[in-house]
Amino acid sequence: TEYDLVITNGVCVTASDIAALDIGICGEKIALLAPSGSLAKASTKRLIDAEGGYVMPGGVDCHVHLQEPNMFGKGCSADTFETGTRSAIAGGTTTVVAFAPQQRTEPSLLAALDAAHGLARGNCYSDYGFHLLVGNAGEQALNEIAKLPERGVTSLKIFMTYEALQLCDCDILSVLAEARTNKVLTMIHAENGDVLTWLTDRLEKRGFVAPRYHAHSRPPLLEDEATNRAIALAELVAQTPILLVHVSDAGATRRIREAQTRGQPVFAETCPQYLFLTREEHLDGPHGFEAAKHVCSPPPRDKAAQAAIWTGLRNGTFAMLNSDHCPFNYDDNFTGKKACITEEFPAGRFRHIPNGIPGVETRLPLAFAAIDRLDRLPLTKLVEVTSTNAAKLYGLYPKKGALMPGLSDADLVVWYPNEGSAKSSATLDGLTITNSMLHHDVDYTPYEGRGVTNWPRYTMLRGKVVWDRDGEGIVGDKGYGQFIERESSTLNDIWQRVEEAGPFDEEKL
Ligand code: DUC
Ligand code: ZN
Ligand code: ZN
Ligand code: ZN
Repeated sequence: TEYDLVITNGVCVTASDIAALDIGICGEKIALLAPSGSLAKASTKRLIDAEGGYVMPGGVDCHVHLQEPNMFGKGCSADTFETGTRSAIAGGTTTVVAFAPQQRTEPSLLAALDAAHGLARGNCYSDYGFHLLVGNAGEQALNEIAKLPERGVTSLKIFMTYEALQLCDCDILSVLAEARTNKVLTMIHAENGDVLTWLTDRLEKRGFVAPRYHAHSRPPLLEDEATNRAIALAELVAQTPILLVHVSDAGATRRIREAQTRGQPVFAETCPQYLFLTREEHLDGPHGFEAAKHVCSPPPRDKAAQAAIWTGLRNGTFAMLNSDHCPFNYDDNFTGKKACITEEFPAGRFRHIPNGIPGVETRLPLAFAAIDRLDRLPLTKLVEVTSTNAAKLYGLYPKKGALMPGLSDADLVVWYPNEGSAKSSATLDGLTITNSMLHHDVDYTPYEGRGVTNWPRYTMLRGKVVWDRDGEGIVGDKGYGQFIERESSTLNDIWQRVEEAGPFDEEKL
């Protein structure tokens, strides 16, 4: 065989195995896994020596916001499909699933999907898919849910908060019923929007408007209550599978764990901000504006919550660690965080700060820095939560998230051996995260100054090296990234169980 690319002398890591193996790649696919060193002299167009480092399936980040106009009724998020996917590959992520946002004023889901395709096509460095973000659950939208799977879209997201997006419980039920019938996974942003508006009004009346009060306006109980309600509504609609996104707190985690223990198909994701940031790390005083750099929803919680999130990631409560990359520039008076500063409110007004932070590029390096630590993540778990489970849950497996010869795309991340080790709490020289080393189009990172132990040496997408850290950096091409049509979820056979249970029937309640 003549290979296009061979990776020799690496230690392959998947969600289930760790083994020293060489990889032979033909075209866009993994062709062969072979004993270590056995392909070192094979006939190949290119040979990469992994130098004993880890070789993993490329990261799959199924929660990124790119080029969404009018987010939450506010500005446009900072990264385009071009800059966001460029940032993804530089951090070892080869597939992203972004959102196709339907505005409340727009009755059609398919029109929203077409618009997102128009923005992404020809502009991506990584492969990509879409979730439909349902802002208007009217009759047309409900009818169009049936058309999503044939368009390669098998998931949608709904909101229990944000005036511009919040659905009432009856709309949520209608979406769940339609999604269930069509094997579409429903992602839910669970925070009680009415309570948060009420708290925001009260905080404002007392003059507590600076960015740090964002956290006071959405305490954990709002997330706990909405998570519980989402689980109850899904249970009512004949156990419709749901996914709780960006879970931040211990209470919500407990609700999810309990539902899973009962056997209800409830899945959950957490994000780097809940593992690596805390509410206690105030960036400035009570009236400063720096805290706007941590304004995302839900907000980072306290140390106890952070510990509960780590536990949930280790014990499987969270299937995935996705970034929720949703960046807004900091120093931007028009669409960024500072757009809320006025003469009347010189320290800004948290209710008008767009909610979201960047993180698609730092997700894998931050997680990798946790693997050596016994209380954190085993190596196989790292791959499971940053790649494989997302691929299974969102219908990309085993094309993505795996190293199966003949089946899996040759999407890989190669990490050279750590010189520094988290065990000695040392960090590699030059591996302190700074915004200047990142490839997004955002003027800050919430992880500025944080040490990590390693960074992807190479990222490969469908057989092509697209990131070469010690070489020219980004070597992939804009437009090489393809839209990936997704199948229905295969994680835990969820749709098979739904089929066996039969259709939702009110009479059986
Ligand atoms: N929800 C998200 O999914 N991302 C950013 C902010 C939000 O509320
Ligand atoms: Zn209603
Ligand atoms: Zn959300
Ligand atoms: Zn998000």
